[in-house]
Amino acid sequence: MLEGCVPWPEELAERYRAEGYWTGEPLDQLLRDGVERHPDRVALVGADGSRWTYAELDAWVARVASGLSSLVSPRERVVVQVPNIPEFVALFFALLRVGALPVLALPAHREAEIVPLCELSEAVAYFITDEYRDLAQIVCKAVPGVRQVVVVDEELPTAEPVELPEPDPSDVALFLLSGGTTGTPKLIPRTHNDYLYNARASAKVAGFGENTVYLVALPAAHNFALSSPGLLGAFAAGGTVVLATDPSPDTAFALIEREKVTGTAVVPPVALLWMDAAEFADEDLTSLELLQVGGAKLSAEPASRVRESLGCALQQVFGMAEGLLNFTRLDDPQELVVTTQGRPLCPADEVRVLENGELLTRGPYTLRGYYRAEEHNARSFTEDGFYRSGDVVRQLPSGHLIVEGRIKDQINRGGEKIPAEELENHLLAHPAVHDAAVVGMADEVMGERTCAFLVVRGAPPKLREVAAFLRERGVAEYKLPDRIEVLEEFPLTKVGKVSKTELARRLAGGAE
Ligand code: J2J
Repeated sequence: MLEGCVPWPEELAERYRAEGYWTGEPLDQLLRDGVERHPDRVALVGADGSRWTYAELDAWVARVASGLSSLVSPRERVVVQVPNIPEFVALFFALLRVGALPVLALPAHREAEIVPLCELSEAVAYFITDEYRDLAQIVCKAVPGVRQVVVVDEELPTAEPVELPEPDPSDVALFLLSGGTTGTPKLIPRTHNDYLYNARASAKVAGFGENTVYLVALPAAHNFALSSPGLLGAFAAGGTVVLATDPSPDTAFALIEREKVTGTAVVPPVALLWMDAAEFADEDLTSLELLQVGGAKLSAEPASRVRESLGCALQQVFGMAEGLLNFTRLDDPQELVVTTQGRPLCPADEVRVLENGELLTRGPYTLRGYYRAEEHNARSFTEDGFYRSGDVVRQLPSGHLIVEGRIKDQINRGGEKIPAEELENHLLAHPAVHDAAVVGMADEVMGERTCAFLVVRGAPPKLREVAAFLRERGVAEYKLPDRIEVLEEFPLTKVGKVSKTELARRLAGGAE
């Protein structure tokens, strides 16, 4: 495995191979299978209606791979920040064929996220679209190792297809970003073996087949939309992938009608928005069979309204880019679908629930360590290789999990993850901020919003001014606090640390 990654121990690897979870194929195989089985079926549809059959997509990927092979080498890392456009798909598969390792950034990320990401991964190239040109200039200046910027909607390089060496299926295929809890980004290595299993098995659990038309409504770079089953799972099943530029009801409903979309995945606030909008929408949504909801907890009340509002089945998905995926099953009783976040995807997923409710897990598609993060890994994994998710759950005898909270220092703002420490560090850089503690506050639509408690020097800054300061530092928009509370001093725990429990309690108590 790539230096800086933690491999599975041999006896477990042996078991995962013997039990058929790891097939020893490259991740790209799921596209090749489609080309072999049904070259003329439509594989990919852009928001503008442009479309590619499996054969056409494969030919495009082959030309791009060939074009890229003179720019990047096997095992070199490249940061990819490309929204939901067809080039994302062509680039992703082309990088797999070249053996260069995509680090999948989110479209919302800015300088404060991308620069550390390029540094940590020692990225040699940064793939963007036109809108990120200014950001790319900043990134290249800050990280000289980034020797190449490729604007994919303008100049995705292509060349006559050439033979490329096959990657080792037990090695890293791509890096996902962790939601994070600390001040620095964490990279999740995903191998060909584990991610291929992830996509194929998820496709089965979601009932995907050749007639599936999957709408990519969330960013394609996110694990949920990429591989749970996401676009990779839809390809694996021989279906059609339709790209939406955003998840708004206007955009999504029009595409659902036009392409007769059968399934998609959204976060809870988007599900709420869709259910409200569906009441008045003119579009025909009757093709929709399955709505997956995950990324944050969907409450039972809206969960129970999905079928009636949108005319489709609900599948709750409790996943993590680190690995473990839980799904409610299509044949689960409605009670479980509405009130639980599903059960593990794989029979070999091992789930341990500690006394305080913390969920630990290991399995054939759950990481054994973050990339180049030895110290952090010592805290995030048990001796025997279980990943400490930081989520607090209850497990039913059926295996289904109910997410009840978390012990990790992270805010989950409608599915978007904000590492508290990272935001606190940015706030501490403000001249008027003496101390900062970031806490989630309950919100009906978003699940949580972000409150920054501050101890200040001099005149307390206004929310708008703090937001402007953070934007200036290049912090992604979704990480900006929704509210600021100035305190004389922070409440402390018995051991003298800032008591976030007490701060959260004060918020719940309605302190203004
Ligand atoms: C409560 N909390 C949830 C849920 C994730 C599929 C779906 C989601 C993600 C994802 C993903 C939750 N109820 N249904 O990668 O492939 C919180 C937990 C979890 C964290 C992981 C996928 N679904 N969560 O959200 O890496 O706290 O992955 O540990 O972004 O989101 O975040 P992330």
